Amino acid sequence: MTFDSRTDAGAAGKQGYHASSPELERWLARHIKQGFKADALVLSMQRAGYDATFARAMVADALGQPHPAAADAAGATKAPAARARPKSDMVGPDPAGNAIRDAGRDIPVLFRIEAPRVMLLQGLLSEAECDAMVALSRDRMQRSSVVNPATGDENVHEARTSTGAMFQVGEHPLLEVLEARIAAVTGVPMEHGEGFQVLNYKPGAEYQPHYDYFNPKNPGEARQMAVGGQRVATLVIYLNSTPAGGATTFPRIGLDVAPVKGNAVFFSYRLPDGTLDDRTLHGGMPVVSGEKWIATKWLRERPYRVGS
Ligand code: PD2
Ligand code: ZN
Repeated sequence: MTFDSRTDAGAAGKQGYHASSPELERWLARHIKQGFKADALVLSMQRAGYDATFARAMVADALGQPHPAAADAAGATKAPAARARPKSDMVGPDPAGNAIRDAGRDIPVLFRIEAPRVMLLQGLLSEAECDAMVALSRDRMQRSSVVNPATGDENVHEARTSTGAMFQVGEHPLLEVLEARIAAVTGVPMEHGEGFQVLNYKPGAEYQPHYDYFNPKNPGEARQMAVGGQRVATLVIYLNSTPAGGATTFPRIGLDVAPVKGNAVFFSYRLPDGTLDDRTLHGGMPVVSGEKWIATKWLRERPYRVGS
């Protein structure tokens, strides 16, 4: 574990994505409307794997400003929509110190582990936002399922005994606000996120250790990658504080994260060489007393659109 600050926001450098897309343009327009400034937008794009010069040119275009001279020198003009190259660096928050600055406030980073990449963010959501997420979910909870590796179908399984509610991206104004916050904090564009899944665990309920990424060798899991490609990172947000049990456990590294209302554990699993980090094996331990509410956000390597 390390507590050093990482300053590799520009790591993708000239090796990052150079491709514009309607999703990227919409992402820029929305964030400009929300008041994000050019530097923050460029930084966010770099963290998501875009080439720095290309990002500056795109942001300048979106703001209606002249291109920075460097952009023209590098020939980084808007390219026609094309498939983005796989990102070569790890995704995720990149705190300059012990906190991530978002919309004028600091989100403390309670711990960070570099390998596998895991970090705990304090108070990502306010108490009121947590309560509102639970209230939005209550009347649509259904028994959770797992992906059948052979068929890709969603099956009820004893390994996952929670109930859950699934939401579309931007389905509700609150979800849109939270999705924009997650994009700003993680540096992963909102379009790369799957819809929120809100889960509820009663005493005894659990999610046994598993990987969130798909194994492309299993036909059913390969099917899940047809839209948006591979999952690259997960954010688990705790919507209440569970009195006993219910920790998110990472058994390969001996880490248990206790559910504390508003906190969020982030972990990413694609390594710089493109392989997937099996040290991110994780599970939801059985709740011992009270209950546990979480919201899970899975992030994909490419924009994720259901039905496209
Ligand atoms: O409930 C959890 O803490 C948990 C643990 C592992 C949730 C998930 N995975 C998940 O939703 O993927
Ligand atoms: Zn999981």
